[in-house]
Amino acid sequence: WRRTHYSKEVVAEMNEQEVVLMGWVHSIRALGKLAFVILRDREGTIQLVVPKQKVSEETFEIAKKLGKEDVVAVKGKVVASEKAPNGFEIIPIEIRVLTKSNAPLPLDPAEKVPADIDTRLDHRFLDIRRPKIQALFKIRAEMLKSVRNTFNDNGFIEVNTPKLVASATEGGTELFPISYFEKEAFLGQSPQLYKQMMMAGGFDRVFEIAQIFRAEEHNTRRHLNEAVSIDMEMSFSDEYDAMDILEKVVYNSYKDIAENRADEIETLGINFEVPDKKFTKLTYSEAVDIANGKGVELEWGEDLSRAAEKAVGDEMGGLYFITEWPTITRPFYTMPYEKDNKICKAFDLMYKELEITSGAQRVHKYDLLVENISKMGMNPEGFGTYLEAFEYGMPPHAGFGLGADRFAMILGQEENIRECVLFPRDRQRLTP
Ligand code: ATP
Ligand code: AMO
Repeated sequence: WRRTHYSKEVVAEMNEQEVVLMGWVHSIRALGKLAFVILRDREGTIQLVVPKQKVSEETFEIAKKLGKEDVVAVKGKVVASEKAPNGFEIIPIEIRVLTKSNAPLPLDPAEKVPADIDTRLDHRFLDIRRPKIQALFKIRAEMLKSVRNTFNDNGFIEVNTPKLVASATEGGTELFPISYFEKEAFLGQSPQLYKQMMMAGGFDRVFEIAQIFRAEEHNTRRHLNEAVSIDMEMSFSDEYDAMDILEKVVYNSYKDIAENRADEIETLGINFEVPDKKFTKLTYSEAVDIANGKGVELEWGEDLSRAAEKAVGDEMGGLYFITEWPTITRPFYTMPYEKDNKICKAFDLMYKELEITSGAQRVHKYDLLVENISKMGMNPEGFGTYLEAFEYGMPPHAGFGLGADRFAMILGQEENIRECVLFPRDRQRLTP
């Protein structure tokens, strides 16, 4: 047998037509001479009606004995019926049980009230059978597809850079050390240095969608130890060019999801609004004023605290940039302003109180870069092959890193980043 239709492709107009459906037994109700079976596949659920006098004895016996989450193939006839929920029902001609499921289930995908998140993540494959979870991951996949399309349409080359690395990029504290034969190595916390080296390589515009690893010690609803970062870098460009591309990437994702994933939005029961094409730009100084105005203590030059992010997020709502950051709050590769080197050409994209992207124009001058690395207490000798790329013709360039998991969280309107990751990694969780 081959599947002829997914559940949602069957309609009343197919009256009398024969179909082959495949999926899981979502629920079963057996009355004396009649059984109702809800079959679930990737696209939804469909009802089989099994009346004893209209099907073979064998089919009726098989139907009666079905258990939750058994995997079945059903050949059946579509019968238009005014009584049925969607105007039709399926009367099976033959039911084949492909695999029996054990009972009781550690987690029932048909359960209206879901288990707590730890139980769900422990049995994630069962959790993912729930239509709501399927919808979230289809929306995430649509976002990734849209992001790739936007980059490709704007002349970006997709690259893959190593995740086994010799040094830190985002400050020395958040690395996972690993043993690499006789040497010490680390899991990559950002493709930062590689994407910049690609600018020296003349690729002009690159992007990468890949895992980043951070030994974040705190356990929050927006940090994971393994995350997916959407990174890009572009030459002969400044931070405003990078923000323009980011607006396109984000806006197109919303638009594509609204157009192609309406069913999933409905399954989630969310109010999904496509934002304006341009996002408000706020300077860091303005953000500090907003926070101070709301009673949050914060000195100019400090990184925004959680309280400050909340205060600014409340005021701004939705998507907005924060620009012109104090140079000391950003990594060594960030370009300071020529007119005032206490501020730099960095930006964050925020959604309410959540940072979803960091980016900047980069330092492309060798001497300034070496000076910055030393100033931040690191040894330039540790950056040998990266620094060499600045000695033989590095163009001015800019880029950003957009957190894919955080972006998925916002798109699906979820509060916990773990909801949007298949198998999340946090301090407590390394399996499944
Ligand atoms: P980045 O990607 O640049 O690290 P982020 O959004 O991950 O940004 P952090 O920089 O880690 O956020 O944190 C932002 C602010 O929130 C910082 O001031 C940090 O000290 C604070 N913060 C982070 N985690 C916690 C926590 N668990 N409890 C309280 N404050 C926290
Ligand atoms: P940054 O460290 O801000 O910048 O990371 C970029 C974006 O990645 C996401 N992110 C995370 N998501 C979940 N869990 C984490 N532990 C985590 N850490 C980061 C966030 C964040 O905004 N090299 C720069 C980018 C650049 O300038 O191009 C960088 O890594 O959404």
